[in-house]
Formats: sequence, C-alpha cells, structure tokens
Amino acid sequence: MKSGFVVLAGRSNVGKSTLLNALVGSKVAIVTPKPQTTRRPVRGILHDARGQIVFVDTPGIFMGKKDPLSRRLNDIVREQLDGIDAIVYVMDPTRKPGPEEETIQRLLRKLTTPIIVFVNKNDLPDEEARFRTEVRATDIGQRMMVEGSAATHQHIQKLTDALFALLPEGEAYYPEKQLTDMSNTEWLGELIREKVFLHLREEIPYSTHVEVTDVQKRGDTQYVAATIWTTEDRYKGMIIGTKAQMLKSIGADARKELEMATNQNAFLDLIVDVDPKWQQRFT
Ligand SMILES: Nc1nc2c(ncn2[C@@H]2O[C@H](COP(=O)(O)OP(=O)(O)O)[C@@H](O)[C@H]2O)c(=O)[nH]1
Ligand SMILES: [Mg+2]
Repeated sequence: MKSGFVVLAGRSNVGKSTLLNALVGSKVAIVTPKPQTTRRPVRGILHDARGQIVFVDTPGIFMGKKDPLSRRLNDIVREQLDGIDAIVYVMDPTRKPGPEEETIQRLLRKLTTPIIVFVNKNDLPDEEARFRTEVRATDIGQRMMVEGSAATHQHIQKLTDALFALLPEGEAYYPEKQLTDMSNTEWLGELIREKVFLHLREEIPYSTHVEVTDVQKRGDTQYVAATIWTTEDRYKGMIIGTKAQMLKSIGADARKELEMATNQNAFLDLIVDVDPKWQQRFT
C-alpha cells in the first residue's frame, strides 16, 4: 500500500479546511468565511484501496503579525513542512495574488518536496474569480496544477489520484476508521467555535476559546457541557446577547450539526466566562 503525509498550504481563506473535509469525505475541520479560523494543524485521514493519506491542514501564514499567537502559528506551519511527502498549495482565484502569496511561494520554491497546485473555487463564475489568469500562470516548480472546487467536490478525485501517484509505498499511520487526530472533545469544541465565528462580528470570535468540560451519554442523548472563554466582560455580554438570544443561536446551530453528524439527540450546556489570559492556558 501507499501512505504519506500531505500538507495543505496557502493563504488564509483560500479553502484549505474545506478541501481537507472534501478529501477525507467528512467534516473534520471547521470552515468559516473569516480568515484565520484554523488555530492548530488538524489532521484528516483519507483511507482508500490504494493506501492512506494523512492530510495536514495548516492555519495559513500571518504576515507581519508579531503577537505571540500568530508567531506560534507561523512556527507551527514551518514545522509541518518537515518530513512530509507532498504539498498541496491551494490558491484562490477570487483574490489578487499579493505580497502574502509571494511570501508563501518563495518558501515553497525552496523546498524539494513535490507540490501540486490546487486552484480552488472553480464553481464560481469569472466575474467573481477575477484572477484566474494570474493564478493559472503560477510557476513554483509544481508537478501539476488541478483546477476544481472544494465546496462542490469538483476534481477532488483528480487531486487524490495525483497524490497517490506521488506517494511512496508505506505502512498505515492510523487505524482504518480514524478520520482525524482530534479527540472527540476537541472536535466538539471546534464545532462550537465554528458557530461562534459564524454568529459574531469582528474581533470577538478571535477573543474566544471553547473548552469542552463534560461529555456524557444520558439515555439516547449525548450531553455536552462547554465553556466559551473570552478575554473581556463586554465580549461576554455580546456572546450571550440580549435575553441570551445569541448564545441560544450558537448552541442551537452546534446541536443541530452534532445531531446530524452522530445521528442521535444532543443537549448542549454552554456557559460564557472571562479570562483575559486564556491564550496562555490553551495555546
Ligand atoms: N465558492 C466556493 N467557496 C469556497 C470553496 N472552498 C472554500 N470556500 C469558502 O471559502 C471560505 C474559507 O474557507 P476555509 O476552508 O475556511 O479556508 P481556509 O482558511 O483556507 O481554511 C469559506 O467561506 C468557504 O465556504 C469553493 O470551492 N468554492
Ligand atoms: Mg482553515
């Protein structure tokens, strides 16, 4: 069998997490329209008759950001590039390739690891994907360029085939049914965090961390208790909302998705708490 590690690289918001989910065939990573949602590299495992591919979704590269969290994320991205078998460099034709793209390409050109460029969001019309021509002209010494869509699963198979062709023979890294390296608790926390990102504006979601404190089976219901940590009292108020409407919406969305994913009833017990220093405890 074939096996190997493949890193998904690219700017924030190009669709790396969406692509990871498409490749694995299950929702492993959270996806939001906001940049820098992914906070730690998430692994998603593709099992196939040909072998196994471990995909690593990276948080993207944060240019010019000097805060400890961004710095740490940049270090993580560099560490991820060691000892891997191939890179899928994801590009977004709806945004102009700027200095950030150049920084990433400079980094990738230096590597000897085989690269496949995946031009994503091919489902969008030319009016929206205005930079297709520029993106198609990308030359970083890649083995191949595939145009497709992570959202509609267009040409995902083509990408998978190209990767299997590149990968060495090897043993399986994960048991056959395992789709991610995240624990169930971590995944539940990520699911709730995704809803926080989808419901709240501007900087508030970035000030939050979700800690799952209890998971229990109660009859045929999965009971999940979690704390949404934020850095300031005024954020706490906004996350809870008037008459707790915001928190209820976040909880309802997370519960619905959890019920869909697990095919059983779920009950979410969410509280919001303030800790200006949560970053030191959880990252
Ligand atoms: N139209 C379209 N949107 C996409 C596609 N892939 C991702 N997106 C959207 O782009 C945004 C960022 O996606 P995400 O996977 O979180 O990007 P990441 O930051 O690179 O991980 C989300 O709103 C996605 O729904 C695609 O193939 N087509
Ligand atoms: Mg992501």
